Amino acid sequence: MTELTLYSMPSSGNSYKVRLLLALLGQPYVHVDCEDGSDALSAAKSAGKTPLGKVPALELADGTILAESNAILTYLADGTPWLPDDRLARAQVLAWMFFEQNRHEPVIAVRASLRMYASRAHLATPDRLAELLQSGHEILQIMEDQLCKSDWLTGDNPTIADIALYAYTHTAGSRGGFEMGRFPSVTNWCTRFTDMPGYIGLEDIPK
Ligand SMILES: N[C@@H](CCC(=O)N[C@@H](CS)C(=O)NCC(=O)O)C(=O)O
Repeated sequence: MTELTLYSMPSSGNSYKVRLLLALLGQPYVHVDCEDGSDALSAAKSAGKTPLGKVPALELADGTILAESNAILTYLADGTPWLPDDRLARAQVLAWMFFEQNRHEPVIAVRASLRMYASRAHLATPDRLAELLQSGHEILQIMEDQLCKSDWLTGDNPTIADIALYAYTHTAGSRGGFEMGRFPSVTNWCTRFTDMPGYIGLEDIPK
């Protein structure tokens, strides 16, 4: 019996984080496709499947629903090598995950969305795009500085901090228009993901 149901948006990096970890863990689940503006997304909201009003949301076997991508990653990774048990190491993973939500996603993902979605084109003024470009390069430099020192964000092994930040970073050039040539260690880190057994891309949506 499948115990997990994921309400996720195919085009969203926040949803992709969860799909990627489930794939890397080899964990079966039911996928409910909630693309932006779709009837399925409205139905999931009406049925109470999105307690904080957003996807991803993960429904457990007993009907409990977890919201927030990074909280879901933490739940799924517990007891696996993706989340260390050691108190300090775990806090270091969380530090990068808070950085992702507070500083990275609001710049890297937002610039991509302004360039991609017609409904947001009116917000994509030259000033706003320039401001996000500069802030995004500063954010990516923080990652570059760390990834010059270690293969993964918190050391020698990948954790859910890497998954959380990979989701929007790997499309930062193609979708966001950031100059990824300035960040060779970030680019090499992205390549290391694609070599992992079980890796799936953003567009590999479960049937
Ligand atoms: N902080 C949340 C953000 C979730 C979020 O913004 N989800 C968007 C897609 S990326 C969404 O549900 N959009 C549809 C809507 O707002 O109706 C997380 O990490 O899960």
